[in-house]
Amino acid sequence: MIGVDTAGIAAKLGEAADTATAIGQLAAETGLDVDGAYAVQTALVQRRLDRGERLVGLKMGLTSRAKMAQVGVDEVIWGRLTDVMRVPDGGTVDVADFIHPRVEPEVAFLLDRVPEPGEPVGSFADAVRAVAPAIELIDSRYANFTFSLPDVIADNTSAGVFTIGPWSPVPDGLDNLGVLLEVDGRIAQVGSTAAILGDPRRALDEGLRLAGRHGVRLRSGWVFLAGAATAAVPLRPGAHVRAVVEKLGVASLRAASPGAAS
Ligand code: OOG
Ligand code: MG
Repeated sequence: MIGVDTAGIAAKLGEAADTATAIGQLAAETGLDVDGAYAVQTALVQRRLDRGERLVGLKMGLTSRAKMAQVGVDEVIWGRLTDVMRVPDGGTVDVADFIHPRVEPEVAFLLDRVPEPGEPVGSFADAVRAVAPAIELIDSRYANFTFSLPDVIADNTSAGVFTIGPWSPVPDGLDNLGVLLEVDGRIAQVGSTAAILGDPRRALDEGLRLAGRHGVRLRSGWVFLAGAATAAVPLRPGAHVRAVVEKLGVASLRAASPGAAS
């Protein structure tokens, strides 16, 4: 990857997010490959850390067929979450802060004891303290929400904000729980946690493996989003969104109404 302007690409993506302005895809014209794209993501997230944000977790992307089909990319990806991206459960966002926000239902893990590099992955119950229903608001910085694999990786996997519902102890089975995404009381998407790599616990193995390749370690106390079980839906002003996961409960998020003070 000689000659790729990692910092320059990260700056473009960062500006696009800060000003909620779509940009064209960058990977093809700059020759960005997957490793180069993760380097751009690191630089992009570093811009946030430089202004005082803190890393609080990791998110997986495209761990379900529904998501892969929606965006036309069929590789599992991962991105970073910071404290500023977290919106309280039941909180409000302003769609004007985003380009073309979409919401999707997620399952979140609260990490407890994650293996050291080289240490065998222990049991899921050792690594995860609690689980929760969650909502992720994604917002691709690329025009028309259209991107290649390296493009979406560089763009921190479209991460926008996230909301975590109440934490519960890890239930016996996580592999076949019903998932609903409701908008204004109507069902917008229906799925099952089985759609997430067959079992969302596998998303953690993938996250450890894939992030580990780039020298990124998961930390105790971090949040881990396993990836959406269903396609994402556009978030409209005034919408009230609920993600309902069987046995785990509900996470909710509102979009401010047009003209309302937020
Ligand atoms: C990429 C991010 C995917 C998920 O849960 O699958 C993701 C995108 O869809 O823009 O967050
Ligand atoms: Mg997601």
